[in-house]
Parts: sequence; structure tokens; C-alpha cells
Amino acid sequence: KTFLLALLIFKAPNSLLIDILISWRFDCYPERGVVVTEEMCHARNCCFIQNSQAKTSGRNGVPWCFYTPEYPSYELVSITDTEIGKVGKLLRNKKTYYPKDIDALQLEVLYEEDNRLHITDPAEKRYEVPIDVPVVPKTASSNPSYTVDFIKEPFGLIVKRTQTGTVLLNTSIAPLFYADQFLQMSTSLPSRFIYGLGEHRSNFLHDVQWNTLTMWARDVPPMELTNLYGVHPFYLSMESDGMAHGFFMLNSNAMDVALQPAPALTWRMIGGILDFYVFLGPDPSSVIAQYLDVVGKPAMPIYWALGYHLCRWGYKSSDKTWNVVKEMRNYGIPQDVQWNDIDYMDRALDFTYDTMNFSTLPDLVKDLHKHDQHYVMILDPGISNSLPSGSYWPFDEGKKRGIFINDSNGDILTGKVWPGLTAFPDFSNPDTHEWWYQNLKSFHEKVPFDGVWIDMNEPSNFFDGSLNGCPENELENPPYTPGILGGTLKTKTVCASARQKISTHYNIHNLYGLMEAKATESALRKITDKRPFVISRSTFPSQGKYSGHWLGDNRSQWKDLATSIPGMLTFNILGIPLIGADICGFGGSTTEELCVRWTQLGAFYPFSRNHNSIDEQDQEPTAFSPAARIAMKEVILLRYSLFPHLYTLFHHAHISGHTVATPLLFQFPNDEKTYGIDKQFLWGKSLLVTPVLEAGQDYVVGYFPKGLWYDFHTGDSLVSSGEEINLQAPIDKINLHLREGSIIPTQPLNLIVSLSEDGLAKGDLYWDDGETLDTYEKDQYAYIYFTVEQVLHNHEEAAYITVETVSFYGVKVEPENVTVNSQEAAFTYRDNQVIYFNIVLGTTGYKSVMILYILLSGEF
Ligand SMILES: *[C@@H]1O[C@H](CO)[C@@H](O)[C@H](O)[C@H]1NC(C)=O
Ligand SMILES: *[C@@H]1O[C@H](CO)[C@@H](O)[C@H](O)[C@H]1NC(C)=O
Ligand SMILES: *[C@@H]1O[C@H](CO)[C@@H](O)[C@H](O)[C@H]1NC(C)=O
Ligand SMILES: *[C@@H]1O[C@H](CO)[C@@H](O)[C@H](O)[C@H]1NC(C)=O
Ligand SMILES: CC(=O)N[C@H]1CO[C@H](CO)[C@@H](O)[C@@H]1O
Repeated sequence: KTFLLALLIFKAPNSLLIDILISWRFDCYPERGVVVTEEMCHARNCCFIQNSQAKTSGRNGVPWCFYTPEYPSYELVSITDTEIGKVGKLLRNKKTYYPKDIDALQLEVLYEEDNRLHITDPAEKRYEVPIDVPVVPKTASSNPSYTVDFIKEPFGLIVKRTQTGTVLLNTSIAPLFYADQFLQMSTSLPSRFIYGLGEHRSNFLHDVQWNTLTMWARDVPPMELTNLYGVHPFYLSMESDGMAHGFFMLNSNAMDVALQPAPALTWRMIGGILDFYVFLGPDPSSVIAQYLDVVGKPAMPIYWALGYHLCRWGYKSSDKTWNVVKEMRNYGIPQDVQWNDIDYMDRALDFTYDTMNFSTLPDLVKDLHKHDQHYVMILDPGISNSLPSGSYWPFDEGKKRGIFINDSNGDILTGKVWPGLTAFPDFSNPDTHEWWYQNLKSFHEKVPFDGVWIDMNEPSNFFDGSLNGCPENELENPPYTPGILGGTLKTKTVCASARQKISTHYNIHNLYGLMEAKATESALRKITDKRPFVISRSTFPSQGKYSGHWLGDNRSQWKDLATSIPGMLTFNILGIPLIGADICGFGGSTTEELCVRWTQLGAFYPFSRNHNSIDEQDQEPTAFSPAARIAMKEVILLRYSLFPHLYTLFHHAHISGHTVATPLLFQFPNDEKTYGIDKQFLWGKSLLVTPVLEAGQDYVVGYFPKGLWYDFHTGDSLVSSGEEINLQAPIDKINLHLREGSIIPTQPLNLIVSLSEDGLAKGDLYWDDGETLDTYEKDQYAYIYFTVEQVLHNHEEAAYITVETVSFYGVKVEPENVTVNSQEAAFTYRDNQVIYFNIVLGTTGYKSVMILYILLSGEF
């Protein structure tokens, strides 16, 4: 028998051989909570070697039960060329150990673009993820940067990068499974450097030491090794030579993604089809842009979204909320947005407010608007179903229109959330979107909110399944259940067998947050006729088109401060750049020092909100000592000064699929030392943020990739050979450095120019009215590109802009005079090679042009 032979091989007394093989063992018994025995393993025709490193099989250890190299799988029986690639036919003639194998598969290989390969299986009529992806072109890309080869039997697929020969995918390393409720495909990885695969709490760089990441949207305070709120089956992987590729599995079913040290990865999904894309980059930023070409680029945020947001659960009254706003004003601390958590609602009911304790809410919102501030409140999907008939329109009308999720008997499914027993809107039904819009619209007439925070949309349920539990069937108890927290699909959500318009909940659970965000976004467009502001807890690929995200219910502790950076970076590569953690932490009480450090880091979250839980100590900036308050105010002001730059970065995310908060490795892909960095990050290409992440520190060690850097605050230069540098970091300072060769616009409009060794620099500014929909698409914007071509002159074109000051960093010799458009300008030159001067020059209106020639003259 095959497995006996394999056993002999694996038991060869060559320890090196065994070591290598261990990392290449692919788990034949991934079921959780099972201690696999030899008999159980042999029943699956697999090899059994008990290993002391692993306590149980599955989850996170060396598998005891694993496939032999010749384990039966599909056979490729034909492959032919088509206009756009190839079609093949796969047949299986030996059953697997999961029910309902699909014996015949069609394989479609689509050479969609030079840097995008798409492989799918269109044969069987099965559930497919309902998100828009690009239409398959009619003809194949003319110059693909990849090759695709096949292994006939057992079937395998090999994708290589043409230029280097690097193997990006090799699926012949383990058998392909394709049963009704169990799809499994493994691939080798070209390196251990792999990123993405959200939403999990981990380092930015995933660990490949037997690390299984489970995906199933779930309400749980973030912790390691569990499935969290969102689902993102996308990874970015580094190759050698700084090249990178990406992989997107377009599947929304519950799944495990198992990483192992070979390095290799296994997709294990319990439904849908095999439909995936490979993005060839070749640099990491291009990989992300290519991924976002498929799922959709993020929306351009409304300008005030960039501001400082304040929120907490437990303000208890609108007057209390109002006082917070007034105190912020009194201390002159910038605040653009005030939020409320569920306490504003009457008995936690959506689309109501408590007319006793929140009686002044409409006035508060008017007052915010008068001060050019904005208001955002929470909404949960659960709609109370137990009020007297005729007293709660959202439920009565929803029931009438049949827009709620039904149980498998066809009755409205009853769950439990904050208001008690609830029904859940079925956002896969377009009628639900209309009903949701009408609810939002009539609430907006009472409380003219500016944005919506959608929470609890995994959807979260205080029952497992429903009030009446769930039936026993193959959807609730699939043959294989991924490593979901709680052990079953229904844990803390609705039954998998519940019925929704387009499919069973089993298939579309992970899309609940996306579909609710879509409904909310389109409702807000109609109500406000401005760019919608939506923040969602649960997310799925393409979410960035509709909403931002916050990192969930993190705690007020130093560790959570640090892990917010990997969370933020991961969501940036997943196309949801409007992201941040709750500043100062949500659960638990913060300390003053932690809150100051968190406000400093939070000033560099693309989405910057301080949010606190109920019954914890206050943590608004106004709640602390004068010294702490001032430190927080300073860094919030620093954020505000950088808005022109931040807004421009969001523009590039919207138009070109760039990241806003950027991992260092994206800018330095040839420097392997950057691959694991997640205690520092960049804004865009050039602004390096090095926060303090530990208690009691007045210095911080940061890595500086090779090159010339400038201290953003002083202009002092620093030359790094690619080394770690000790930086002073007193409690009132966050370290910020500007990479050579950049021009950063700050407000009021000042240009900060950091010259390269050769005296070059460039930068840009995107500017519009900050709120009109589709300004870029409608040509209602100014885009200004700044370049310094030589140290001696700077040339800019501008519109609707007044440039007031300019600073150049790295001017080696003091010029004799400075002229701006032939007018002499008074300037200040400092010993640290910084020159600073005022100019006032501007134009009004879009499409007008301002030309600015700056001449630094002297003996250089
Ligand atoms: C793909 O994997 C198989 C099985 O491990 C191996 O024999 C083969 O050499 C690999 N192919 C390539 C191109 O790496
Ligand atoms: C309003 O506030 C009071 C005092 O905090 C509290 O006792 C009461 O329960 C609140 N009312 C509602 C409806 O929440
Ligand atoms: C749920 O039940 C209602 C009432 O019978 C019906 O109108 C609606 O179409 C059902 N929805 C689904 C998705 O089955
Ligand atoms: C600036 O200095 C240069 C020489 O360094 C000189 O030629 C030029 O006339 C000066 N311009 C003005 C406006 O003083
Ligand atoms: C601050 C913090 O701990 N952030 C973590 C919160 O949880 C998310 C997952 O939702 C992680 O990605 C963050 O790193």
C-alpha cells in the first residue's frame, strides 16, 4: 500500500531528511479538537508519525497525519488553448474522505493582463461571490509576465515569473480537493515573507511556523489566533530581489488558511468555487494597485473625515456629550467630529433617540454644524421585533416588505442584540436597501447626522444561531468546520442555514458588513449629496469603496498600542486605508502616559478617533493634566498641519490604489531588514513615523533605510547606512522624519522641501472643495506637482492655492539672495542647512495656474 511505503521513507534514519520533510507535511486530518490516531489516519490513506512538537493535530503544530506525495487527486485529461488562455478538464476517479466529491472540473486559465492571471472553474453551477470584478477581456494579454504549467497527475499547477523563473505557485505539493463542502488547494511560497490575510491580530509579517488563520466574521475583542470581524483572503508575498506578487482567493465561505514553514500555504474552504487571481507586481505597491483593480479602489473621503474624532460608550446624555465638545473648544484642541455610541438611542433601538437623556441631541448637532463640526452616530443591524405592533416602523415595515433574514422554516429569524430580541435585515436584498434608506432619511430629518458608524455587523448575535437554536443539517454541521472560535458556524451569529435573498447565510455570512456598508453608503449619498462617511466593523474585499474600518474593541494597554500598527498596515494593503484603532484604547482604563503616546501614534492613523468604553475613566484630551493635554493638543495640531499631504495620499489611494499608511518594505523592497518592520511606518512615500510604544521611555530606536533623512521638526539631517538609530523621544514628542527628495505641503500652505544629495525633490498636492462627490471624475479639482530640478530653482504650477511659506531642508551653503518670481525674498538660514522664507502668492479657482520660480543664488 502506498502509505506503508511512504512510512518507510519518512522513517529513514537521516535526521536531515526528516527535518526537511516535517516542514513539507500537509495535514490530512485538519479537524479541530481531535487527537488523531494511527487508525484514523490510515483510514484516510495518509501517513502517520506522532510528533512531540504537536499536541493535537490540526491547528498549530506539525501534522501527525499527512499526505503521501502520490496521494490521489484529479487528473488533467485535456488542456487546449483559447483566445484568452487555456481551458482544461480535470477528472477524479477515486473518492476523497469528504462527501459529495465533484468528479469533473473545468479549469479556465485567463491571461487577463500582463501582470494579472485569473484562474477559475466555471463548470459546476455553484454559489459565487457577488462582488463586481473586471470583465474578462476578449483576448489574452500580449506580454504576460508569468507562465503557467501543468502537471497531469496528480494534477498540479505551476505559475512562474517569466523574468526570474521564480515559482510563485506550485499546487502539486499536496492533493487538490473539491467536494461540495470541502475545497482544498496547497501551494508552495517563494519565501516566508507573507502579509495580508486579515482580519487577525498578529504581526504585520505572518508567522509561517504552523500558523492557521481562520476566516469567519466574528464579534470578539481582538486576540491572537482567532477569526475576527472581517475576512480578507488576499496575501502579498515577497520573492527574492525585492520582487513581490499577490494572490486573491475570491471566496466568501468559512475557511482556514494554513501556513507552514516549507514555506507553503493551504486554502481550505467549505463552499463556493475555486476562483483566484495572481498579481505580478513586480514591486509591492504595484501588487496592491493590481489587486484593487480587481476588487475596487477606496472611496475619496470627505475632508473632515481626516480630522480628530471623539467618541465613547457611556456619555449617558447629550448634555454630557456637548460638554466634551465645549471643553475641547475651550482648550483650543481641534476636533472635527463628535460621535455617540448606543446610549443615544431610546432603549437601544435603531433610528430613535432617547428623548429624556438625549433630548438636546438635535440642538447639539446644530451647534456642531454651526462650528463647522460634524456628528456621527452608531447603528446596529439588529432591529427589535418585540415592540407592540404599530409602534416601531422599522420592524413593522420591514416585516411587511419581507426584508429580514428568515430561518430555514421561512419564519423571520429571531436573535438578540442590545435592544433585546431582534430580526436582522437581509442586505443581500435590494428592497432592504430602500427600507434602510427610508429609515435613515426620516431619522436624518430629526437628527441631521453627517456620517454613520455601523457596528455589530458580523452580524453579532447574543444567541448562538437564534432564539430557537438552529436545525441539525449539513450547513450547520459541515463535514469540515474551520477553526472558528466557539467551534461552530452559528457561534454568536445567526444560523448558517438561515435564508437570505441571494443565498443561505452559510455562503454570505462574511459579506454581511460589506452589504450593510453598501446600503448605508448609497443612502447617505442620497440624503446628504456629499461623500458618505461610513465606518464599519465587519469588512470584506471591496469594502474600501464604501467604508473605512476601525480595529475593533481593543484594550487600553501598551501591547494594543503596538499591535495597532500591523492592523493599520494590513488594512492599507487590503484597500481600506481609512483605518485606525481606538486611541487610548477601548476596554479598560488608560493611563495618562499611555494616552499621550497613543494620541501621538493616533495622530498618524489615517482615521483618528479616540473611543472609550462605558464605566472607564474619561480619556478625552481634556481629562488629563495640563502637560499631557498640551502634548496631545500639539500632536493633533501637527496632524492638522499635514492635512494637505494626507488628503493627497487619499487621492492616490482612490485613483491609483496606493496605500496611505505604508509599510517600509513598500518603499525599500530591496532592503530585507524592512520586511518585518511594524513598529514604524510611512505616510505615503516619504514621511517616516517612529512612535514610542512602551512605557517609561524617553528615547526610541528606529530603523532608517540607507539614505539621507531629515528631522521633520527641525530639518536636521541624518545619514543612515541602513541602521537602527536611537532617537530622543521625550513625552511631548513623536519622531517624524522626511526622506530625501520630497516636497510635503502643509497648512496654512507651506512647502517643506527635503533635498536629495543631488539637490532634487518632488511632491504634489490634490485639492478640491473636500465634500462634493466625484470631484476627480468631474474635473473639479486642482492637482499641483512640485519639483526641484536643481538646487537652484523650483518650479510649480498651482490653482486655488496660496503658498505662504517655503522651507528647504539640506541647503548646504547659505545663498546670497533668494528670489521668488524675480522678487527678492527675505529668508532665514539656519546652521542645520535649513532655509525658510515667506511668500504670498496665489490664484483663485480651479484650472488657473500659478507659476512659482524660486531662485537660491550664491556661490555653491
Ligand atoms: C512542484 O512541487 C513538486 C512536489 O513537491 C516538486 O516535485 C516540483 O519540483 C515542484 N515544481 C517546481 C517547478 O518547483
Ligand atoms: C437617563 O439617565 C438617568 C441618570 O443617569 C438614568 O437613571 C436613566 O436610566 C436614563 N434613562 C434612560 C432611558 O436611559
Ligand atoms: C422571508 O419571509 C418573508 C415572509 O414570508 C418573505 O416575504 C421573504 O421573501 C422571505 N425571505 C427570504 C430570503 O426567504
Ligand atoms: C542675487 O545674487 C546674484 C549673485 O549671487 C546676483 O547676480 C543677483 O543680481 C542678485 N539678485 C538680486 C535681486 O539681488
Ligand atoms: C490596538 C490594537 O490592539 N489593535 C488590534 C485590534 O484588533 C485588530 C483586529 O481587529 C488588530 O488588527 C489590531 O492590531
